[in-house]
Amino acid sequence: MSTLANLGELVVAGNESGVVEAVNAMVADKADPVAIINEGLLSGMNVVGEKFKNGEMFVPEVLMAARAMNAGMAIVKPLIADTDLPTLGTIVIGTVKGDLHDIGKNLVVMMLESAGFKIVDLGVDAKPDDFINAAKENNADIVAMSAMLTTTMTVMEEVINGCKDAGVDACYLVGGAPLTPVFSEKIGATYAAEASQAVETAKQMVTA
Ligand code: B1M
Repeated sequence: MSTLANLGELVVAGNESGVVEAVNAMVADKADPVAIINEGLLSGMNVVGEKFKNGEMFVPEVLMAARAMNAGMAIVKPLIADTDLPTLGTIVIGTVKGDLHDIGKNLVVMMLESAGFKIVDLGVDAKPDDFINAAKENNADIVAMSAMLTTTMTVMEEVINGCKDAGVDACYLVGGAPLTPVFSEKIGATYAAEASQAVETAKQMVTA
């Protein structure tokens, strides 16, 4: 019988079939689904976040770990009510209009999710109205945007201005290779250079 600590290790190892087997066994054994998520799957993903930050894991390994975690989540999430999992806050996130790069954005999503945020992921090529509507509908605490092209980073300002005009009361978090802290500050957003910094910044935003 797997323990929650073993489950976390299977996530870190990116062992998808091992995670599925362990979670199914725990569910059959009537383990608490919230503990499976928080103390097994997410705690494993937190280790992944730390290792990625410290340069001990790289993008392909992080993606494998995330796939393993998601496979476990798919089994256990239907067993719990949304209200059983407390969240740090709600983040609407997407890669902005005209931009199809999502590898970095997906890493950021995974880390934010495993840190305990509720994520509304708009995917790629997300129009300003998509951000504005999703931020209003979900009462977002943070609107987060990724851009990888110098031609698309300018869309971020449109999103921020549109959100402000629509009365959205949120913080703005941005990232992506062509961005700089100076550009981000100029458009009214906070810059995060990589995924773990995005998590730290998001945590500061919801506790400020
Ligand atoms: Co594209 N591409 N691409 N590309 N691509 C770049 C970005 C480019 C730098 C390559 C180059 O010329 N050297 C260049 C941009 C130049 C520029 O504008 N400055 C470029 C170009 C030009 C293009 C096309 C225009 C090429 C063409 O068709 N002529 C085209 C555009 C398509 C479009 O978007 N409309 C294009 C297409 C593609 C593919 C589809 C083939 C593919 C994307 C696949 C996908 O994402 N599903 C692709 C790829 C893979 C790249 C490179 C090689 C790698 C990007 C990547 O995934 N990195 C890239 C060159 C490079 O960066 N070496 C390149 C790994 C990822 C983990 O890092 O995305 O930086 P990154 O994310 C990091 C941080 O930036 C940060 O955290 C992440 C993790 O630590 N971060 C955030 C990202 N978002 C964040 C949000 C946050 C906080 C942090 O808060 C919200």
